[in-house]
Amino acid sequence: MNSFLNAKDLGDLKEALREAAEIKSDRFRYDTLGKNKTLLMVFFNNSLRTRLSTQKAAMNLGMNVIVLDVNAGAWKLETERGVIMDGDKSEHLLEAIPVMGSFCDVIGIRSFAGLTDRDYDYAETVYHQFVQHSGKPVFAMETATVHPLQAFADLITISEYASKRCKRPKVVLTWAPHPRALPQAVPNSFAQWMQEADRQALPLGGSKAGIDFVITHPEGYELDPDFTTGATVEYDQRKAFEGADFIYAKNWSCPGVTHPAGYGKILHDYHQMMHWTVDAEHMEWTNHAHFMHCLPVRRGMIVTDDVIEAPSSLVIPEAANREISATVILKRILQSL
Ligand code: SN0
Repeated sequence: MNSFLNAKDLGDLKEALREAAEIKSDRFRYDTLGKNKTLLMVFFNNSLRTRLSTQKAAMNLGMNVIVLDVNAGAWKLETERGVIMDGDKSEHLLEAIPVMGSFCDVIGIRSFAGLTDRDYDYAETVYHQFVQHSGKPVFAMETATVHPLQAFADLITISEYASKRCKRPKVVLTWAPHPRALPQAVPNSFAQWMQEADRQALPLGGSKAGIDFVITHPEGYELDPDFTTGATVEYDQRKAFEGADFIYAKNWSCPGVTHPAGYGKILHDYHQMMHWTVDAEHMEWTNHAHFMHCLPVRRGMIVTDDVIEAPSSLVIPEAANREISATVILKRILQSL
């Protein structure tokens, strides 16, 4: 594996979950695989879980790790071609990338969507520049349109908690309000991974295989069909929640699918959307659902204190599984070097 963006990059998800369980039972099982190999983690944006879990995963595999926060001490980087660099940007990404590649064996990239130019973001321009010019395997640590390490950790978490239930799990991705315009990467990947798990008829619950996957959001927030094809969209949040086993909350800005001019924007004043916040009443509509969120989460906006603190909330085990998903991905990359 020399690139990791999408669910399909992992192939058979049942095998991926088996590897995850193996790593979880002994996370140092492959602790010599990464000897004398260096992971470079490049952050263009903030991170807490990705930074800690990916570094820990590399350490589990015996790798050396270099972390570069581009905005904290590196030269300011130009990313566009054809510009006269007479502003505050001192170095071009097209020189910086091969230089970075010369000091490492594997590169992880965090580079959020700019949320102004949809074509630039959805082409994964920055990620593909790293693939093309670094000469090294590259994986996404949340890029413009995807967050596969998160979605894999979410799938691992659902597989662990669904196994205690005896039916095909109903998983609901719900939009929730937020004061800032956020990327679509997390919901895109979550939808893609849930759909792929269903397509592969992954045995997660009892007798039947796969997932009943439903997305609910206000009109205008339709996700890119490349990530959601086949998913049920239910605009009535209450109907969507009925019978749910897992509620996955996330805010995202307008994906620009049904409202092209709104790409990257908040479509309604959030004060008007607070009825979408997941509170105890919302959770009563479900089948005693588990609450999930990728974190960081804003309490009182996305979810109320009582719901996130309830025993049915999975946000902490879900975050802990980020170490497992990252270990599996790095292990696969190292095995293909
Ligand atoms: C990011 C996002 O993609 O929504 C990262 C999630 C893993 N979240 C934020 O940027 C939250 C920022 C905020 O101010 O709450």
